[in-house]
Amino acid sequence: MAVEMADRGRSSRRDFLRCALAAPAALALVTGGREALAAPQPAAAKGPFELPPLPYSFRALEPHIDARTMQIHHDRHHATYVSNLNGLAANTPELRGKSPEQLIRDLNSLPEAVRAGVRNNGGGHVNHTMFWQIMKPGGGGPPTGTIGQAINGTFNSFDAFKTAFNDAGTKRFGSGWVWLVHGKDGKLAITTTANQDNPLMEGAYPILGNDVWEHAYYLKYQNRRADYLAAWWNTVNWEVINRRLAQGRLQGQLQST
Ligand code: MN3
Repeated sequence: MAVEMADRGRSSRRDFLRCALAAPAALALVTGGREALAAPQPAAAKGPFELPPLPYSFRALEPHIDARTMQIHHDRHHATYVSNLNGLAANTPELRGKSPEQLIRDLNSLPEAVRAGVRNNGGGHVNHTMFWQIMKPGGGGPPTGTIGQAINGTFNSFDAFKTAFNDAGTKRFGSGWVWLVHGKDGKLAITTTANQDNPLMEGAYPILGNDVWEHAYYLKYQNRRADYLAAWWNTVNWEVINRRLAQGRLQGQLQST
């Protein structure tokens, strides 16, 4: 749907704004909520899950990721996963009082009726929350600190790692994610998942991941996923990724004790 809107929006700022206004947050911001009754989406269920604000402006990652893509991606796609998850939680007490990470780590413990919904929308929420954090304006460059040593130790060089990661992301058929994970065996590995699945669902910890759904890149890169994957490295936030590596190692130690 984002693609259809983009095609229309390209020639008309008004059309684009109409698309953007479908996001409940943007709607409330621009109209003060007066048009809420006319919005095509049902009113978002309140809590317990929340859309985290972007930690930088929509245009902060340009030219690598354009502002319009960031706005639609965060305000519409991510917002929808959160809204859907809240909709499920409204009728399912088992989903309340847990973090989204806890929910997707143990899908089999959830009522079967909501399992697929939590997998898709809880996964989407966790994936995108990480995604915004592991990017920053002026990011990129070679990996620093412990993650730099770990990447060199596992893949021989940062260039070899990027090549293998980008190759895996290019080959992921359809929609999904490409990851660097801290595996159950304590080693770093490149994996991919379909749809909004997350490595936590398989007992691995995601150190970093790139979104290869078309909505993440189509407006700027069209079908050139490989170009998007290559440019994305100019946005990565190695400080945050180092913290995630420490967290993954800690979790691995806890699991093995
Ligand atoms: Mn996405």
